Amino acid sequence: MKSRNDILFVRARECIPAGVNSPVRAFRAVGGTPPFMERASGAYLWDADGKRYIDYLGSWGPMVLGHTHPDVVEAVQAAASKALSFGAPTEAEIELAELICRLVPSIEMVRLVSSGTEATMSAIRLARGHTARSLIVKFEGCYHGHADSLLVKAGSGALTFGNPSSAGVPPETAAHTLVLDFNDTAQVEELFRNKGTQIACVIVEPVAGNMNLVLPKPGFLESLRKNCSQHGAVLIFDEVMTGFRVALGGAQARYGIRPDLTTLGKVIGGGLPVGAFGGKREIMQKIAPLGPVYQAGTLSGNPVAVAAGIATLRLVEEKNFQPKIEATTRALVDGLIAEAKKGKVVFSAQSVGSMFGLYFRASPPTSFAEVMQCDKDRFNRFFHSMLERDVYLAPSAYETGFVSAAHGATEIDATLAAAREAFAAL
Ligand code: KE4
Repeated sequence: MKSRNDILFVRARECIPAGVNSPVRAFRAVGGTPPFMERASGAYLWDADGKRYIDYLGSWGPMVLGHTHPDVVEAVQAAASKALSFGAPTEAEIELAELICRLVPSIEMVRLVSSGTEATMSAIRLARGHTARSLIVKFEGCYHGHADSLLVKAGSGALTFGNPSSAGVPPETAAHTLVLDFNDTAQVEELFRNKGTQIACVIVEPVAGNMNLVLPKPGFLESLRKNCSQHGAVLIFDEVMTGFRVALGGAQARYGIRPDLTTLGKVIGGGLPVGAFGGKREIMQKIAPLGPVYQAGTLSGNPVAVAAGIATLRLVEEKNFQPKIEATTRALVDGLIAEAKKGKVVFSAQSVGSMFGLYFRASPPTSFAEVMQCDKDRFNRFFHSMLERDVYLAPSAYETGFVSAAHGATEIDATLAAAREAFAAL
């Protein structure tokens, strides 16, 4: 008997490439049929077959409060009953901008967009316009959305120009992107010695969350800050994922580094499409119509999306649940490490804020190369064992997991019981 998930997946693939609207959802990294979700509440998801899961994806980060928080749903319903879109300025956009500027002190001025990709694409263009330079620097394994200049992988040597990591990106475009190794401070120092005055910006996930979870080594972020300041390059912290997850003020608050620009997304929309880029007033004033760097968006600052964002950030600020959510995430990680040890499985895990990484490797990786040493096949078997036991992890060995304020001891205990069996089944 075919499940509804199977039936829907066949139907979806007739009219949507691979049946999904974002590649990672197709389960190609882990295999099998992705559950088609129908509803969510708190820490839980229900699929088209009525199966309930404990959710550690949280829509890839936005659902820090848990799903369908009543205050957020109410704010969305109230906004939608007044208008779905204006294409004109609204007071709500000022409120969200003021909230962001208050919670992320390095942001003096901010522009709202509709996705993380738009935020990083706009920030890169702004940095190039501000410096009148073309070269940008990113790090292997860091993902900043799908703008052409960011779909680039390391060239032959880490200090040579990048190569496209997607069809459709012209080599000439990739040539302006340099790709270094995350956490390799020596490479950063050498690059700036050689090309510092040509570099428009460095964009980095201050805590890498798109090659599984990799924490910055002491000195790495400091080296980026020092070199960008010395050579007039713009330091962009891509906090689309880490914002309001790693700490209330983002990774920049946790590690005490003040970037020139910050990109945000996910949590600031509470699940609806909102992104943002902001930072030093001097730089942000180069954005159209104030300055020469063009950027625009029909649905930027959409009133319904902004209402979800305001409600979410207000709760994030007022409830101060960061300590609790960090403790819950820590309990999950410590419990998984203990269960793997009991099962004599080579496994490690770590967390920062409400983000966590699981690795079938003896110790948490500190670089892209070390991430590649993780046992992907074991992760895939573990993933499906957990899914069968009603625990929904990120469907890839190279993604980060997320805990919400709605997760508690009940969910952690159930997850660890499932993990005990899943480790044994490996
Ligand atoms: P979006 O365009 O997907 O809203 O944001 C792009 C982006 C930018 N910067 C960082 C640090 C990000 O993590 C992302 C998107 N994250 C992925 C999760 N690995 C989104 C999931 C997906 O692509 O479906």
